[in-house]
Amino acid sequence: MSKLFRAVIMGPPGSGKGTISERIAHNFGLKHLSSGDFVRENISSKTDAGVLAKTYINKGLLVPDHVMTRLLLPRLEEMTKYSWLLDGFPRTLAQAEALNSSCDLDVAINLNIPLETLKERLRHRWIHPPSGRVYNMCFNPPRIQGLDDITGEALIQQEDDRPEALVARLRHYKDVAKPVIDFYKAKGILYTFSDTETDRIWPNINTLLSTKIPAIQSDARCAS
Ligand code: G5P
Repeated sequence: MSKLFRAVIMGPPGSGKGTISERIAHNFGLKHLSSGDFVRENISSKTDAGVLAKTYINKGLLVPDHVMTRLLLPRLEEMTKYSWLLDGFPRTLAQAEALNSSCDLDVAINLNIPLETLKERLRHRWIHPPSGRVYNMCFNPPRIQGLDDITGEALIQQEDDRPEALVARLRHYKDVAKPVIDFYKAKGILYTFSDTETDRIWPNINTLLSTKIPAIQSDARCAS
């Protein structure tokens, strides 16, 4: 069996983690695990963790570490047979340390996108909550304004993309991300990509991963 590949992708809100993760999952056959999706699933099914998480998200704050690790780490334990890409976790040093004690990572991708670009992107972001499909009214608009391409259901703007919550999220991100970036730099697995456009970053990530994920064999690929 080929070696399993484990990666995380970090970046501020709107940096393109979700968009790039989908491309990576598609091209390299990794499972894409999004911490934001886990949180939103728990909010919509009204679990205890979800009810608690909603109070933080609505204020543009991070969900507390103990809630996130309780949500995420058991999901990773179910993934021992798969290569995966974890999107949005870890956000804090405590989360990075918790992840480090449960598995070894091969690569940490860090997206470094200018603040003005982030604000502009999120202002135009709409999502289809049941599927998690993300649209941007400029970058990748739906075929019909306001409606999901696949189901035709209504798109919504997330609470935490509204301007008041957004500024708090971006400010807070910078403070908590620095120790995580330093943590992965010290391990020698940090790869930072800086640009204003996902389409310019993507070829560089694709090249990096092509060297890191040799031939993923069918037994290590996820069933997509
Ligand atoms: P999430 O869901 O992890 P965020 O805020 O980190 O949320 P977000 O906002 O989903 O991440 P992203 O995944 O980095 O952003 O970016 P994306 O969705 O791919 O792209 C953003 C928009 O820009 C989209 O509309 C996309 O189409 C567009 N876009 C992409 N590239 C380009 C481009 O090149 N040009 C243009 N014009 N547009 C582009 O987490 C949600 C909340 O859950 C909690 C937190 O409260 C968080 O805020 N949470 C955690 N809390 C604690 N610890 C954790 N580990 C947590 N994980 C989640």
